[in-house]
Amino acid sequence: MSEATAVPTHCPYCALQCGMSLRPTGVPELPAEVVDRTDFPVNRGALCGKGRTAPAVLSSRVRLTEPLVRSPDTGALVPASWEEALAAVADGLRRTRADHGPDAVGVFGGGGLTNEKAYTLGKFARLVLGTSQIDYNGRFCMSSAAAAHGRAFGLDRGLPFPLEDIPRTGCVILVGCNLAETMPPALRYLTELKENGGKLIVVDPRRTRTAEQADLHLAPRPGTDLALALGMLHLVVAEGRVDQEFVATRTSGWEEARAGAMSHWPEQVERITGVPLPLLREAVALFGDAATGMVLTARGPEQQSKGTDTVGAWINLCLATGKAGRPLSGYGCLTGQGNGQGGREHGQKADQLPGYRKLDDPAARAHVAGVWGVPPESLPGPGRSAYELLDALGGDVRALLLMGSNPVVSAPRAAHVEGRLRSLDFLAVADVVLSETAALADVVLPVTQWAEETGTMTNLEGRVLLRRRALTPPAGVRSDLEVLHGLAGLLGWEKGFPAEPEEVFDELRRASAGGPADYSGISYRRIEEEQGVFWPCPETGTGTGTGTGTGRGTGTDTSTSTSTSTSETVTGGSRHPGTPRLFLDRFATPDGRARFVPVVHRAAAEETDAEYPVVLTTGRVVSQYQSGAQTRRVDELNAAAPGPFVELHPRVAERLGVAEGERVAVVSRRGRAVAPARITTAIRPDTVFMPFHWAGEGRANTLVNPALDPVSRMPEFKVCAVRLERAGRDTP
Ligand SMILES: Nc1nc2c(c(=O)[nH]1)N[C@H]1C(S)=C(S)[C@@H](COP(=O)(O)OP(=O)(O)OC[C@H]3O[C@@H](n4cnc5c(=O)[nH]c(N)nc54)[C@H](O)[C@@H]3O)O[C@H]1N2
Ligand SMILES: Nc1nc2c(c(=O)[nH]1)N[C@H]1C(S)=C(S)[C@@H](COP(=O)(O)OP(=O)(O)OC[C@H]3O[C@@H](n4cnc5c(=O)[nH]c(N)nc54)[C@H](O)[C@@H]3O)O[C@H]1N2
Ligand code: SF4
Ligand SMILES: [Mo]
Repeated sequence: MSEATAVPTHCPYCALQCGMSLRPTGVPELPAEVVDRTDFPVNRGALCGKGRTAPAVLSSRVRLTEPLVRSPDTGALVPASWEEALAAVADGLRRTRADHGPDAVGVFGGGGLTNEKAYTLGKFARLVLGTSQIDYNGRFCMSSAAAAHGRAFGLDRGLPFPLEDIPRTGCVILVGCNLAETMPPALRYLTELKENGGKLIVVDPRRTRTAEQADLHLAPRPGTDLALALGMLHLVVAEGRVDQEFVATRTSGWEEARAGAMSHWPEQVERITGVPLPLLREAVALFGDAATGMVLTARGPEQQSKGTDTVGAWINLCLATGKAGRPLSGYGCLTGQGNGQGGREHGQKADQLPGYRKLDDPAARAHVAGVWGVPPESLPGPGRSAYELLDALGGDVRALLLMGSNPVVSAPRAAHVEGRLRSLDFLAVADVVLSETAALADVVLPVTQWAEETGTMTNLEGRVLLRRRALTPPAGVRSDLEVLHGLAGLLGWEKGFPAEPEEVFDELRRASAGGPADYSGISYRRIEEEQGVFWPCPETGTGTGTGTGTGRGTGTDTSTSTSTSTSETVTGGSRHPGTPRLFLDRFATPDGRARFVPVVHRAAAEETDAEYPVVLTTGRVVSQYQSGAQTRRVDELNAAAPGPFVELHPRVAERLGVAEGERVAVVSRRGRAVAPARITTAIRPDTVFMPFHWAGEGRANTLVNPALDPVSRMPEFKVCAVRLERAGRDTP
């Protein structure tokens, strides 16, 4: 086939959503090959190994190609027709609802699902199932940053500026983000920053490949970022570096935040964090002296039981130094999953309605109920957060429909979660492969993949992108939208759940109109013409922008502060240009000012003690993705990252008596995991690190503490107390 038949699309994995093109091969074992696509500005053709090898998961050798139903006779999963499988799911959900009420049926979604799927899944839960019990894996991902964004700025979008702004700022503090491994093509923005004379500070307990690029690397003890940020703010005040003008005109709440910071003496901060005071001073000087600056966080500071306050402290630092709400300055969160941003805007989150509306806001309920053609009272209220939902399985939640997550590997206290999943009366999983979680299901529904279906994704910049179907899916698989359409029909909803993505998107536009994440001015065509469109992008020229919906409830949601007034938007033109940069004129709070949040340091939920003397932190390696369900099926990636490991300092290894590659048991109050030692001076001697991509005895999440942040309900993936033991050479 010729080059011309290659279809432009985006990578199936992370939030960078790198542009690539796909050329069909016609061979079921490898139905497409990746072709360079250099026109997409985010990655300009660069791809990491995961993106480059993504077509391997389309192979008929590794994917599911027919529905599976658990045989009552043998207990095994056996092939079934779609009709049988969908009927079994509809029966399972209907029976549970009849016996135990609508809230006994749970739904669990994913941040990798397209906007259309996330929207439909939320609508399906609230209307067809009538349940409040829906949440998704994004709760494990960026919920703390989202909560902090909302508190400080009145609006949550991962980055308030495009990535292309990063090289032109004066100083970047990158906190708990290993970009070189988690978004490799984005490393270019940091390289260009340094070439332009900008400074890079990396905060990470490990000297990662990313930290190696830094002008200054601060390596705090895990779980102490809150103290670190407060210590920096203390020094900013003490050294007279506060931007008084900015604080007076663009913010509120400074005095209390200042008092909070002043109670954290730098010497005390040094003791808590382990970061030497001279380095802390150097960081303050680099950031304070720069005319413009950014703080970017990822999962390191966020996945803590105080993640929301921690991000709040970093935002306070930006606000006090006038590095927010101005060109080339600001706080941003680097979201993680492919649709980590859009997935949190359209209603699969427990407390949320489309357009980033709040489920407990009467005006929001009225608007969305109007678009859906139902009475607002019929919408359930907010439900439980992800871990709390998983923890309730087999208790008052007795059936679960799961789409786009593999919690057996990725949830905290995973052995317990696995037990809860096993205790369900009924479990249905839609997936592209037989993941560890799908393997527990009563019914497994094989779905189409990124390259075989059309849908929109919103990347970490808030840029809404389109993936067009590039390949014909194998016979025997259906799209998630077709699954929900089919189930809705069997459960009595003939209308309202279209399987056609563009039809769903048109409804999503109307449902989001006037909300904080307003997509009403975005169309598939515009996305293609403009290399993506940044939200908010209201429809202009039609008055309310609520389109052709039923109109019920529209116009009542004026209490939601529309974000159009917060940014560099152009009015008067025939169409809204979208909003690459937020907050330049005002923040999205009612008074337009950013809010300082008063925060003080607190310890991790579980501190080290004599029995569990070492800190465990967890994260990622470049060649595996998340629970590994997809990437562990790719030979090239397995060759590069074959299995779990425990990263530990030579002094710790010596004390334990283990050599490189010898097996180490890591024991926490939740359980025990075993993996080979990887010995390096790049990690603090009081800390060990494990990647979480694998199941079985090396599963890091067996150990992780499910302590939740009180605001965001984010589990503490990044800090728990463990002890180490020699586990011997042999594999059992
Ligand atoms: N290769 C690969 N890329 C991915 C993914 C993947 O699974 N694999 N997943 C995607 C997703 S969904 C996400 S959310 C992103 C995540 O992207 P990142 O946040 O970059 O990934 P992590 O490895 O979880 O954590 C980043 C760093 O936090 C550090 N850290 C640990 N504890 C602390 C702490 O207490 N404080 C601070 N400051 N740092 C700490 C770790 O040492 C680690 O280097 O990556 C996305 N990209
Ligand atoms: N210890 C520890 N645990 C962590 C983290 C950590 O840093 N440390 N990070 C957390 C974070 S940030 C995240 S985001 C989670 C992610 O963890 P998971 O939620 O488990 O994410 P994935 O492994 O991406 O799972 C996605 C599943 O959906 C399937 N899938 C992919 N695309 C589709 C689709 O379009 N439709 C359907 N139906 N299925 C699809 C995949 O095959 C896979 O089985 O892990 C969290 N867990
Ligand atoms: S960086 Fe992320 S989006 Fe880009 S190719 Fe790699 S996994 Fe895909
Ligand atoms: Mo994530």
